[in-house]
Amino acid sequence: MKLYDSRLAPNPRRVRWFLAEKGVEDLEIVQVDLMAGAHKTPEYLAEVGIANTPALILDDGVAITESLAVCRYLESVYPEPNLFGRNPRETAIIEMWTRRAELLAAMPLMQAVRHGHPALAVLETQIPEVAAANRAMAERSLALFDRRLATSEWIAADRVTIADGVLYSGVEFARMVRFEVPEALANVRRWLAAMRARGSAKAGS
Ligand SMILES: N[C@@H](CCC(=O)N[C@@H](CS)C(=O)NCC(=O)O)C(=O)O
Repeated sequence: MKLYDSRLAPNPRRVRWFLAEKGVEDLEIVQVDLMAGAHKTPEYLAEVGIANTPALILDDGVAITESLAVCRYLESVYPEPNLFGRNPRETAIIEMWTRRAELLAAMPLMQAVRHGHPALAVLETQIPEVAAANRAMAERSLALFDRRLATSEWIAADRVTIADGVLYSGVEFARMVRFEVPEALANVRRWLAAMRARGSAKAGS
């Protein structure tokens, strides 16, 4: 197996975070320079099928893209610690929060950076209003997570799961545009401090 990774990008970061939580250190990791367009070369496209990272290339050459699909596959290869759920009920609840984390918070935060940080102009025709609207949406959505985290240490279960990793990677990426969790969201701030204290936080940069 081989993982195509891009050091500063948020979706590959999810996978690096996941691997760090699992304590996996023996996976071959190949850096792809998005800013230099390395993901748009004919060779990369022929192997991966889409101009994105991350991508996990299996030993038979099959490419798995989409960070969450990559993590799901890796969960089956490295089952412990469990990050996707141990039974149908838990798995569904983790999936629910993972989708909320991705669609309501991480994705808008990524768009806020993509459209708001000058360095990303090489990848995106930037529209300041898109950055502002996505930033505002993410801030609103974090209130949902704050309510959840008022009664739960972690987002989806009584332990860290993939849902935490998805929200965490998104919030950390948004530091590029100086995004901070509003002070009023004390539970998210407490959770974020706990996430930053974990060994897996080092997988970010
Ligand atoms: N939904 C995909 C998104 C993948 C994605 O957008 N990756 C970004 C890096 S975070 C990328 O490769 N961007 C290249 C580009 O925009 O040209 C996933 O979760 O893996």
